[in-house]
Amino acid sequence: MCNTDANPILIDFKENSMRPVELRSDTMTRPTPAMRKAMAEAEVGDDVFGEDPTVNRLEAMAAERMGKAAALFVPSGTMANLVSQMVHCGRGDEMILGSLAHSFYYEQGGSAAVACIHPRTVPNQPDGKLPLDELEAAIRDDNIHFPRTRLIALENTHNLCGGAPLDPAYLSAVGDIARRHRIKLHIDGARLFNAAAAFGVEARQLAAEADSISFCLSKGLAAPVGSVVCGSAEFIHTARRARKVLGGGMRQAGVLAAAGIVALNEMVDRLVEDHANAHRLAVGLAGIPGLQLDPERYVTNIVYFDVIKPGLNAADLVAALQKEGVRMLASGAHTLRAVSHYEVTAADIDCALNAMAKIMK
Ligand code: TLP
Repeated sequence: MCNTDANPILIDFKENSMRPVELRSDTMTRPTPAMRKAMAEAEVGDDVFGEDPTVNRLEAMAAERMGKAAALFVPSGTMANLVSQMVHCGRGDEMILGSLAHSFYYEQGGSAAVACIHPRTVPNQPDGKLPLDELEAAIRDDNIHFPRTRLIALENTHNLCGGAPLDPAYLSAVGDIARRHRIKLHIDGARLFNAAAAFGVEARQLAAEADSISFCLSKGLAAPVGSVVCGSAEFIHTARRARKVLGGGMRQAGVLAAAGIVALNEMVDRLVEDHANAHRLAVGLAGIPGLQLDPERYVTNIVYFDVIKPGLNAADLVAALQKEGVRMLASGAHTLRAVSHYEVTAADIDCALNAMAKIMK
């Protein structure tokens, strides 16, 4: 059983004294003591009336961090994407996105089911990009037979592409295409700060081309709940209406926003540690016979690898790891996912690698 020393940031938490090495997702992070204190002390009001001072403060901070005029606090990354899509597209309009986009893959087809938006996919390359020529070719001409293309949606970092970050030059090339065709660009930046850390740039540099950009507070930044969508004042005005019709108008949401403010102030600069830990894991896994991955591919906090030992599948391996106190996700018949975050230390990574080596022997 892995039982490494508690991360100092969590030392106050009793439940943390005997903890598994939790690598299933960075969504597993629990609020830090500073967040819990800020939540308890948050000044609140009715946010549907625009009167929650803590939500207003978080939204102003988020807009500033993204270099946009305004921002909107929403309950989840899924709602952030859907709200943005609803603002940019009307009924029957088309959105172009990657074949492996979270919005296409993991959001129940909400864009179609709820917002009546027609999704058109372009194959994602392993680095998370959509080839520029294919992207541009997918934009429809004005023809009575076609839906109208209104939106390109990118994902940065790209979850199913191993946390691949999209660089400023690529984003600027996509921005050019969108402008030339007078369509909008939305970026699902659930892990945008991971991308910024990977390139050593400010998040706003990765947001510059986007008409709307969302980021999650509840993944690597460790807040318990929430995402923020950022864009122009006009975009946010309409996004606020979309959030309300989706049932996302929260009242004294300042108790949640307070944790988000701590997340932005205290949890962004440390993401490089998660990247170092994920890399340490990837390199270690690559050295274990029966596992297959290219460790150099993983530059943020998400690692995927295949189990190629005959007779062993991902579900069996996950079950065996669980018995050793290590939690990973089976994301395919022979593929596993491991995600680092602030509750995972370098010692935890070594513990996970030891458990894996023992099982694979
Ligand atoms: N991703 C979750 C699962 O849904 C797969 C995870 O564990 O990685 N965009 C991206 C890129 C995401 O990875 C996620 C969540 C979302 C949006 C949705 O965020 P939430 O869960 O807050 O709705």
